[in-house]
Amino acid sequence: MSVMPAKEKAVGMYSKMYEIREYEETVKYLFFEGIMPGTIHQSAGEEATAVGTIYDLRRDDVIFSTHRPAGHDIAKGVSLRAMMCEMFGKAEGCCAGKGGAMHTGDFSLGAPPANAIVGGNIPIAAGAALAFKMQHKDSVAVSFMGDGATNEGSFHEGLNFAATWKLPVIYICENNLYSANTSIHLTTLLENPAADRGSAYGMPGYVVDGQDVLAVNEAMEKAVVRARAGEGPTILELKTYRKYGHSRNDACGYRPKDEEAAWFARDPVKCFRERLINEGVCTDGELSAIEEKITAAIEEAVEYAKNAPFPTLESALDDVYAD
Ligand SMILES: Cc1ncc(C[n+]2csc(CCOP(=O)(O)OP(=O)(O)O)c2C)c(N)n1
Ligand SMILES: [Mg+2]
Repeated sequence: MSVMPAKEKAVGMYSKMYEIREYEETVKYLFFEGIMPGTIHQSAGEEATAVGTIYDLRRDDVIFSTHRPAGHDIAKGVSLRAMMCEMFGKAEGCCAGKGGAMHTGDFSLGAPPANAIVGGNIPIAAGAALAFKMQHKDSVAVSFMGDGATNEGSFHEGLNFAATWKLPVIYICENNLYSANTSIHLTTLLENPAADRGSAYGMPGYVVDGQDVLAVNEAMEKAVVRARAGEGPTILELKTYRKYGHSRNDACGYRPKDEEAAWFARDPVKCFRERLINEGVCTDGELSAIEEKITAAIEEAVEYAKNAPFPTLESALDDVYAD
């Protein structure tokens, strides 16, 4: 059983988890009402993996996220206004409104805009970690991936390089049992593809309950200590589950209803809230007051983004790689 931290940290973690959940529920509503353009890949249901891994990182530690980045970015402190502006294609968005849902982030906070190429950030994070090592910094790089990414060539090349060079990188696999609409049982014979394959390349690989934010946080702390000490990478395989479909209008018809019910009973936000109350850390009223403030901040960010200006036509070719 994971151990409850001091109240300030416990409440801080819960607040971040709630913020992610509310953000994603709001985005879902805005998208399905046709108010928000683009596409969505939601991280609702996976709040414990984002907050458990990122909560204690320093600003100079760098995270590399995926096509499902909102939880990671909010946990790293990216502003709600910048995220919402990006979702609405506005000039004040994370990528000046030119990236959309899969490219939120903020370089100044150690969250470069996310990379939607499945497995793409695995070697990039190794490169960042190599830079830290060469500059004699004790910062760490953190690379997120889904279970599907563990079947990509970049996973194997990146992990082998990171292990061989003892790089300060932590690989986080959010194993949610599906790659888009394909069950993990159709893509690998392994029960723990990330942890087992990481071990094969010579780095410690741990399987952790990804619904328990404190268990994730404890595992992450060990991995970060090891990385900062120059002992090399770790891979954590966090078992979790998406609350909603893969993207856009995916109603998840391919997921067995009893499987969904079992995972939803262990909803990470709901379970951590109950635990905070049951263990006497907070009262229901204290948490409700925090939740109200977060909801108001998200509503404010939505209104701000709706009213913000679009990028100008003249800026269309600014910040693009080739023109
Ligand atoms: C190299 C590559 N192949 C295919 C895609 C299309 N695609 C986007 S997300 C996704 C599924 C990824 O599954 P997983 O790695 O398990 O992450 P999850 O969506 O479950 O978080 C696919 C196939 C892509 N973006 N990049
Ligand atoms: Mg997956």
